[in-house]
Amino acid sequence: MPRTSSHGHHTSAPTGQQRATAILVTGAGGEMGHGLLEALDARRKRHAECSCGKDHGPAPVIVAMDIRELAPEIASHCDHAFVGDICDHALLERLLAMFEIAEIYHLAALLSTRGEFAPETAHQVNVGGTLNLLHLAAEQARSHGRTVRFFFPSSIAVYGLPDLATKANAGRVNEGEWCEPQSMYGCNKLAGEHLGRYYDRHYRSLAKDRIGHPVDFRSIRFPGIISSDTIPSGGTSDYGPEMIHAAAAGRPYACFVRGDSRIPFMTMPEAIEATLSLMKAPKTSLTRAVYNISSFSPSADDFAELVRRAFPSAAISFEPDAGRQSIVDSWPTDCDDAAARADWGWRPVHTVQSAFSEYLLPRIAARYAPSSHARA
Ligand code: AKB
Repeated sequence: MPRTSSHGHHTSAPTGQQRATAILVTGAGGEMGHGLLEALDARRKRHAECSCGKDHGPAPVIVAMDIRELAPEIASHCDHAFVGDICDHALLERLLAMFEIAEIYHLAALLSTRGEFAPETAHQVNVGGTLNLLHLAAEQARSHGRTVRFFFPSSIAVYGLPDLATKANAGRVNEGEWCEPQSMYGCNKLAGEHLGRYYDRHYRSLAKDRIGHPVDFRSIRFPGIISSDTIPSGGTSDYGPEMIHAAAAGRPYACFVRGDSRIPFMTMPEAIEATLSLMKAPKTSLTRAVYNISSFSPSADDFAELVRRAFPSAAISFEPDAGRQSIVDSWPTDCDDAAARADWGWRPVHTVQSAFSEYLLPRIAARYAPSSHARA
């Protein structure tokens, strides 16, 4: 269990002593935080057990932050867990005083559907929070003299195709095309990318006491992510994972987009692996700050067919919601991931068929047993 589990009120790492080197994960209680904390903890254990004979030094402590208390199974993967808001400057200052932060995974965000109901709040959390974390990273770099590596999960939501004909003609979009987002979340993610690039390359460019390159900013534009362990909430790509989990749990599902809607998806393990690969790539091999990655692009009908094949009694209907449909229609069908392949060796693991047969179905069936009746 974490040594600190606080609402930002008490501290356990004594100040005045040497600060422990730390990895900070914000939004740790979310879908991606779940998978990432597990992977970081596993990496740390491998590091501790390594018998290569080299002195790797002490592994960094893992510090998690979320607006809600972490579930015990997530908290078990970190050393310190803080319940707090990324907009709370006092809490961020306290982290600065307590830890020597070497890496930040800034996952906290309000997703695209939730953001449309409260756009100004989404902006405050998604852009204001990102700015606070980038500032924290830059101040950390100033205090310990080393560049802080910063991971920012961006999204296909930064793209905005104006209509279906343009979407069909655009095909696989590259990082520079069609960056005119429709949703507030997309605007916020694009702003986060620009801010990250600024802190990496130009932070306080005119200040006499500026330190060069305080933040090493790296970002991936993720597609919809499907996890066998968690169900997303607040996103617009949620129909894919919702359909699968509903069928496994024996619940009917009304899909909120048309059957011919097509956007890119990937599995959670692919997303986590991509994150760790990009973060460990040598800076000299990176030609950009922000990368597309791509795995598979099923239509909602393709999803439904695979789900029905696995769960023959699945009750799936289509009841498109005009607003959410229009957001999905503005996202590309696929992304050009050539730069990620060339620079840091990105390769997708799954096709949509193997994502179902090798990852989703075996794990989901176990999760929902005995109510599930998945066909092997
Ligand atoms: C959302 O639907 O908002 C997210 C995303 C595509 O970034 N899953």
